Amino acid sequence: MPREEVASFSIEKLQVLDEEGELDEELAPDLSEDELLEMYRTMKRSRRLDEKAISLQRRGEIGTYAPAIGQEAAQVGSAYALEQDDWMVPSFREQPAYLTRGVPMHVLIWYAMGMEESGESDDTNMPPSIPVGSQTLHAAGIGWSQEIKGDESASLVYFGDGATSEGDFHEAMNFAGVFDAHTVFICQNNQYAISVPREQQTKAETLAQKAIGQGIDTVQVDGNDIFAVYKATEEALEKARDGDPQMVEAVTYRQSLHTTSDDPKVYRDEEEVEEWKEKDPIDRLEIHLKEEGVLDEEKIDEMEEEIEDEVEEQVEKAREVEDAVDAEDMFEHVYSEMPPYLQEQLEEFREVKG
Ligand SMILES: Cc1ncc(C[n+]2csc(CCOP(=O)(O)OP(=O)(O)O)c2C)c(N)n1
Repeated sequence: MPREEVASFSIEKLQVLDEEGELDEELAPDLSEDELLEMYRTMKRSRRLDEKAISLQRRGEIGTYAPAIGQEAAQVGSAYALEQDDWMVPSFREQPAYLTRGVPMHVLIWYAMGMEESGESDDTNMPPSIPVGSQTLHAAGIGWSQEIKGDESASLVYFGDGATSEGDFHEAMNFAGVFDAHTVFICQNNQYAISVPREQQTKAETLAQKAIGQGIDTVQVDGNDIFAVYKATEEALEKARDGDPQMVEAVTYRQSLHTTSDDPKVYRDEEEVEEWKEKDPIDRLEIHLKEEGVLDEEKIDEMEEEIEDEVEEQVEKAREVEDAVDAEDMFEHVYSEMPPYLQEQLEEFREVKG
């Protein structure tokens, strides 16, 4: 029996705006100056929010927080390609995506305060999902329902490089492929799953190729290039809306902490961080917009002042509600009838609270 090739594959990588801020005009997606400014502003808002949130956590005002510093283009570029009735299914590091979707900052701060009000964002933005990879299944389910109902809309799910080692991810992809789910899987390969580097995560050359096994089209993009991320996501969404699920691997870098409980200096070199800072997604778009005459230092200063005011005002708004919430609420909504052991805990809580 002769051997013959029965399948073959290759993975493309897309870059439109290079590290020096040079744009490939032929590949550039159709984005107006106003749209680009909005994307730039959203990336800067997210970065400032993350910096502020780290300091709030250090002062004990909020709980554990996962900053997205360095990953802003991967999220803003992809979320910007969505329509409002498309679903956004996040993991726990998706501040830039939420902001792109119009969710106000105080809602994100509430989440870090443990306030259930944070889950009331709106219909098509799911709440953060902490079990790694679990949200890929939710997105496949949403995408399947969109197919069954004959909707034009799609669902887009975010997850990290570490999540691609979880069974959930493979099951979700397989399900999405078989049932024509309208789902786009966006892997933010930020090089680390807490302290586990990408090289120890998988023997595969790319994470994008993991989709091939499930028969799903896939592409790798420079995740710090907002043009490439937007373009690849827009193309992927178009196919997903027709019941052809897609995957995009956005190659990026987590410049800051995994969460506020982490100390990355223990497992990675500062030199590596500096190298990636040279490829910073916000700086890269800024260089381009300055060259195009769309931005200058004065406009940037003005924007930064507005963002500073927004962050301060939103933090204040988050604090107001904290005082109005009863911590006993956390006992209320898990069961329709409270089991005896939970009743005991509630009584103990009341005693401690006094
Ligand atoms: C099922 C599960 N296992 C372990 C954890 C603990 N944990 C939280 S984040 C994380 C790493 C996730 O890495 P990755 O998927 O690359 O996403 P990133 O945090 O880098 O954005 C782990 C192991 C968890 N939350 N859920």
